[in-house]
Amino acid sequence: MDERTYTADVEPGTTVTVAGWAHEIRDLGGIAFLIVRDTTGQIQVKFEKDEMDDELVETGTDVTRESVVQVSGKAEEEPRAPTGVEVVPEEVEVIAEADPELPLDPSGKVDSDLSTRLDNRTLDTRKPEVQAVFEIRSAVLGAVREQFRELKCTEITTPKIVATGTEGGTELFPITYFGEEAFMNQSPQLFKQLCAGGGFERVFEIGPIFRAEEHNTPRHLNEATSIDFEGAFCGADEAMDVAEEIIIAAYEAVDSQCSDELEALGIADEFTVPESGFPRLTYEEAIEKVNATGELDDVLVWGDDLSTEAERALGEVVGEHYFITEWPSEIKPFYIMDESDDISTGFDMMHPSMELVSGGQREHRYEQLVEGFRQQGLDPEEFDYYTKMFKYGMPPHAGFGMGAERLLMTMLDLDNIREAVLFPRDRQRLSP
Ligand code: AMO
Repeated sequence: MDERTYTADVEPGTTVTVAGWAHEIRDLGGIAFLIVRDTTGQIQVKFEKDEMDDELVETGTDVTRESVVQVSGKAEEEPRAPTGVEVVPEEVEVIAEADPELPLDPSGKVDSDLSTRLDNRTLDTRKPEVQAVFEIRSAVLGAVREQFRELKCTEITTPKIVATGTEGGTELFPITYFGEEAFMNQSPQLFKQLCAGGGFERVFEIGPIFRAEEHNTPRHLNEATSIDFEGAFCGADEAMDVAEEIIIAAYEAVDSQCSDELEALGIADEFTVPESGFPRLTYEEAIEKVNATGELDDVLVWGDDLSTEAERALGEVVGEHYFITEWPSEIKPFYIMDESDDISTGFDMMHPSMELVSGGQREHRYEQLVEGFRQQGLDPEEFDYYTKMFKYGMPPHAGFGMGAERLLMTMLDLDNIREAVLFPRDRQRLSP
């Protein structure tokens, strides 16, 4: 295997060994072709039956689709071959034979529903357009990390087994921790704040969040990836600037590094990098705009959260990424600082089709923080590990959480968020 050449690197006039999957076998009688596919592309292997050893021809043409094969031979120029090069084999080895009954067709000629695809993800990700999503995901996460570092942030990883929840509205997953009740973390919220105040000042984390969402929807997962930022001596405006920079860096990376993948997804022509200066609407302006569309059955009033329909109606009016600021305090969590009696510093960043980010300035004053817990019906005692640190010099700070899968879903116009996760977890799916 050490001597293996990727199919994309095969040069005419050389002797090569290629290895990959038997993508297709075309038997035309006197001549047959085996198409070998690897991570870089495909190559045609030609069998001229009369001129070749029978056993060699048999091995190469009787192989079942998706078997793993290794072929050694001479590479020759052949304008009629799909890549302009073909291999004339001297040796063919079937390394791992595939069952002739495949649960789905990786060549994409026969469509499968999402559930079959997810049940057989290893076959599914052999399709170029599926693999493209995850190559893009990798580029996005790389660019996000790079941009955070550029912004002088330290990458942190915080516990996923925790004692308390932080995000009201969605249920926790309880687990047993040495005989005690614990939970899977819904958000690194409290930990990233503790780190911002712990001398690092600016931190980020890319990690899993766990939410026992009540319903299966095309935009919710029970295990998602959150891109989190927290900055000391930051206010909500600066946190919004950072969120915007992160989104733009992600799009720019995909634009410059992933042209083949965008092509495979059929969206290369319409892919555009969002322009900076995302509009910032106040909550009040947002609900006025939604009501003005007349598309909702019920008029929105102050204090209402935006439903999926409301987000869509507003997204259509705005037509680009935008922020909603100055949310009512009553619908934002306890850790968000208030700007006035009933208005918070909380913000959301929206893609025209859905919410991508939530954030805000945090309450860093001990007394007000503890009071905030009480107002939301939470017992401050349970959060003592968090609140007590606010007695020892906690600077003002702000941050946000961004859903990585939603970022991909909106960027690539995917119909279902599960398309952006290799092995999604939802109410029906715990394996693979
Ligand atoms: P929030 O709960 O709004 O805020 O989550 C932030 C972002 O994470 C994504 N997200 C999800 N994606 C898929 N499936 C889910 N079940 C799911 N839940 C959330 C969304 C959402 O906008 N602690 C705050 C953030 C902060 O203030 O820093 C929080 O978690 O894209």
